Amino acid sequence: MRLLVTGGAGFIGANFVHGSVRDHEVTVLDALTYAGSREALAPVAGDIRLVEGDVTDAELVTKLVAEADAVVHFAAETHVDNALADPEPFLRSNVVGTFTILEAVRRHGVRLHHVSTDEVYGDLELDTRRRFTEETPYNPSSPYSSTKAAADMLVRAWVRSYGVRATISNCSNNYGPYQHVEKFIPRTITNVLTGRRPKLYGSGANVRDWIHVDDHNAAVWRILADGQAGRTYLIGAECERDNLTVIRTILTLMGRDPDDFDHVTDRAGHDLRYAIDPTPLYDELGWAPKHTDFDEGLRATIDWYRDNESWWGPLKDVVEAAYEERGQ
Ligand code: NAD
Ligand code: TDX
Repeated sequence: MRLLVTGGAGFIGANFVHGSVRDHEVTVLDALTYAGSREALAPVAGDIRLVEGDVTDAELVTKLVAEADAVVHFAAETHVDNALADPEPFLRSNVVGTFTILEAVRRHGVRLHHVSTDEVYGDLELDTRRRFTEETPYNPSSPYSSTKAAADMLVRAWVRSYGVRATISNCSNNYGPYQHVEKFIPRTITNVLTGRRPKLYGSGANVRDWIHVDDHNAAVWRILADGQAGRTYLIGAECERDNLTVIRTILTLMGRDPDDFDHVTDRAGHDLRYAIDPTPLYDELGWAPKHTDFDEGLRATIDWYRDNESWWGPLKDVVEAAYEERGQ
């Protein structure tokens, strides 16, 4: 297949591209924002075409879509804390960007997979076992998740109104190599590696449902291959952990005192708990996560950050300076 991968120089997109070049002809469209890097694609640089450009550039997007058999749309502004500080780029990249992709795939009849998040469903109470399903009503809480929800709604409307062949996936929190050091797990690991104390927002009772990035991307491939146009698939690996447990586990795995972290100002509107019911993905598409031992996945991720300081090192001081300004 000739694949157009938007946001392919970011965390999940780069891992997706690494796993796709053997069997497919891949073009990456990426604006190389602060979150995207050529270096994340260095292992496959000779096998892909990397186009530096914006998903809101209709002329460029239309040209690239016309040359593709399928589009996998990862490109987005993704960090909740950045959205709280300045939402405008989220509206542009996430909403206008998705609209631009939809118009191009409509014009050229190209298959689209739109990558989204479980945050569109809002949050769940801490003291229930309820999980998000395809039927859960959208109820986003943050400027980030509301723009992702808006993008999902556009995709659904383009499917219904114009017959666009699109699928949507809403995945839980990813971890693994090449994740930007602004995010919780890489931030915690690289804080320890650079002699800083990790930071826990609020009490740390908030729960996230963790999935290894390779398991997410394997699910995306199952959906691309056999997913039903117009359908939404929820992706999750049934690995709920509260933030306090995650920070203590990382510290322990890195040979530190598990209490060697700081409590900092909580995130405004902080979602309490996310949890995905992935049953339809097991039953209908035969997908199952491979990285089921979270501590083992964290250990491998710690090793990766230890071995790849040349990739994340140049980003670290800038990110921590921004956090310090916000008291986090
Ligand atoms: P990321 O921030 O690491 O990467 C985003 C990439 O998109 C970067 O390479 C950036 O340069 C590019 N980009 C941003 N705006 C662009 C624009 N206007 N035009 C072209 N490129 C642009 O993000 P990620 O964590 O890899 O997330 C990828 C996708 O997966 C996003 O749509 C996100 O909402 C979704 N998602 C992420 C998670 C997670 O835990 N990280 C979970 C569920 C869903
Ligand atoms: O230093 C920190 N300390 C801390 O306690 C950071 C950076 C975060 N946190 C908390 C906030 C969250 O409860 O850890 C949790 C995870 O935070 P993030 O890594 O910022 O992820 P989250 O806000 O849950 O969103 C992520 O998963 C869903 C991605 O960034 C989104 O793009 C994706 O849609």
